[in-house]
Amino acid sequence: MTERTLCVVKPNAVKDNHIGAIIKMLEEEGLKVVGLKMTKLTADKVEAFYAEHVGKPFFEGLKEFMTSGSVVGMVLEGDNAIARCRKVMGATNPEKADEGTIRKLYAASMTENAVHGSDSPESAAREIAFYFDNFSII
Ligand code: 3AN
Repeated sequence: MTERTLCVVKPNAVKDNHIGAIIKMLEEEGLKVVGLKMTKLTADKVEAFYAEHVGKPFFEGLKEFMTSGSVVGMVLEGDNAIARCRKVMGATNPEKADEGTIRKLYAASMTENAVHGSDSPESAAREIAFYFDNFSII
């Protein structure tokens, strides 16, 4: 089934010049970039985006990190795009990520883990609408 998902290149990977490498890995998986935007998140936006994590022990650190620099959000389209994007990303904890995944290559820690990817069709719809208006997506 053709799906769309949101993938975000996080501030550590942007600072380390890995935007292109990450997009290349996702394109080589066969996913199509149908929206692309660089932006800087405010604390309010991070709280809205990660609403389910507000109050967790790691949230303040996550908020500080996600507002520390620019991010690049992209909408990816393809068959089973959500699962395929997450496969290319690797596990949340980079120590557990498979060889050759984005997080194995570019994550610094559990928080600074280089990329975000939607985890369900419901999250994807919400997250895409959060990052992009209709005119910014093909
Ligand atoms: P994923 O991004 O793999 O779907 P989530 O949705 O569970 O993982 O977590 C969202 C983000 O919160 C992660 N990408 C990571 O940056 C951060 N995070 C999650 N769990 C932890 C943790 N135990 N310690 C530090 N940061 C965490």
